[in-house]
Amino acid sequence: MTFYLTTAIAYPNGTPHIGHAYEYIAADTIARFKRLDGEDVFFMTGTDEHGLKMQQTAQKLGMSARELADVNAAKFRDLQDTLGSSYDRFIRTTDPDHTAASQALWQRMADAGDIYLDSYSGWYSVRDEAYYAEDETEVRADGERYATATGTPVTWTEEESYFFRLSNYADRLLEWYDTPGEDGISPVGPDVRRNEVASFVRSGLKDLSISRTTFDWGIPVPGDDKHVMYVWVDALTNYLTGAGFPDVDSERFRELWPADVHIIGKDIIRFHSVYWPAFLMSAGLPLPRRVHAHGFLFNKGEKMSKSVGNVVDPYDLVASFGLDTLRFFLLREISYGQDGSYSADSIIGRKNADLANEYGNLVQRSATMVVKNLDGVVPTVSAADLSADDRDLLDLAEAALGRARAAVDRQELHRYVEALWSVLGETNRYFSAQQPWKLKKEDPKRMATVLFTALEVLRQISILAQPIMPESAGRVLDTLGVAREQSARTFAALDAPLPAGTRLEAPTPIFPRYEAPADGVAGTS
Ligand code: ME8
Repeated sequence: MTFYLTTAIAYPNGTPHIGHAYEYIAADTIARFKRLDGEDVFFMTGTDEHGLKMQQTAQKLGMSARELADVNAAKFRDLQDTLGSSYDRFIRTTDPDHTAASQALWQRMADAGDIYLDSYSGWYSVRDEAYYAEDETEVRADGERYATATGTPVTWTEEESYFFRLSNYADRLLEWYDTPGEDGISPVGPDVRRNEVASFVRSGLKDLSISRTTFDWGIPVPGDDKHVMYVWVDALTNYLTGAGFPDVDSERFRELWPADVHIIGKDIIRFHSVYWPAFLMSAGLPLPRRVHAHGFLFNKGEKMSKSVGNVVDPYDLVASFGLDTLRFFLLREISYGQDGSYSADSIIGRKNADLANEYGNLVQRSATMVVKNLDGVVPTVSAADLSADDRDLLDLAEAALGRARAAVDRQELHRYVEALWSVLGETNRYFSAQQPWKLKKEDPKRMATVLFTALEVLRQISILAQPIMPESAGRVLDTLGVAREQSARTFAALDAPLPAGTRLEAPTPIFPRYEAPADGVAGTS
């Protein structure tokens, strides 16, 4: 079976921001982890191009919605490329196969008797592309009405609309939330989000308006061209389009569907774990194995200003700190699933402490000692040479894969990073305690064993760190003399120690400390 992983598809009504970058980096890390762990992965991301918000923004800019989508979809794609995202398909909801999939899903829901024509009257937020019940809105001091949860303006909408019988699905949804998969993992995570949607469902579901007649930038409703689909019906269907729907008998569809995990942000959990599974149930299709909502990212620093380099533009963050530092920081600093904040200072802190000191320094010291004292040749060490301390450390490194897997399977990406860095912490303590620089004269054989042990742990941790920092971890593996062939760098290679006799070159530093630019320290002013 293929591991099918998706991100949310972004609205290309503007340019991408750091919140999008955060989602892409996390999803890419999971995709890379699964590939190195031997799975066939299909990783899909893209843009959500229909709807009133797109149409209105385009009008304001004096362009067509299609032109706006073209311009901005290219920017989202470019951001993914800049972040090193290893996506397999960048889907656009204006792609022709997506129109076919959306209409086919609609038809299945209609055939199931779940769609009827009526008239809608209620509050709509264009910014959220969402309908709100009266009690989910409030009138503020300016006399205008807003959605309470998101603070976006809502407008009274009355029109003929098709409805989906969402109210029929409450019991089945509640049962689904309470049914973990074979691996014991709940279909909706983290728990706080599952509880949130379960209580929303328990409070009573109303049927959902799923078509619009007041604009035409959308996918036509089959058999009634006056209506276009509500943008969320078409948006959610992208996950099926990527799997080859409506060709449900194809090998591709059977391989890919149901999706293994939908990675999304917490603001769209209701769409993904109430509407989406209900549509799929109605259409007689299997439900995704897991919907995981990450938190929101905030900039803690006071004023943001390009001149001091303390900026939210993901491109600027990459330029200031380096791609792998940004990837590492976001995954390490924030408990995946909770909100998090970042500032130039906190990024610099992590870069210096966790990357330069904890990781880079250790690589540098061990490899340099091998080059200087062992002619650059990885020594031959047998099991009998290993002390209890060596074995304990090697055992710890060996256990890291299991810990990392368990964490990644629950999207606890911070725990995955923590599993690796706790081993690096131990390795640093080991290195200081063994004092190989002293052993050089006293006991050269023991020095060789200590260096071998350190290199071996670094090799394993670096193989496991590739999904987090593809480029830098790869360079560490080069430094350690690990063959460039992919087979030497997958998780299957963890068990095969560095071959004795491997030659190391004098290392060049991979994780330099952050040096403030001459014209000021980023974000510390
Ligand atoms: O919601 N921090 O698109 P979108 C973290 N088109 N994540 C954030 C964020 C922040 N500050 N701001 C946004 C949409 N996100 C729909 C999705 S899916 C079928 C349709 C996340 O461009 C957000 O939670 O507003 C979502 O997962 C993604 O970025 C795209 O948001």
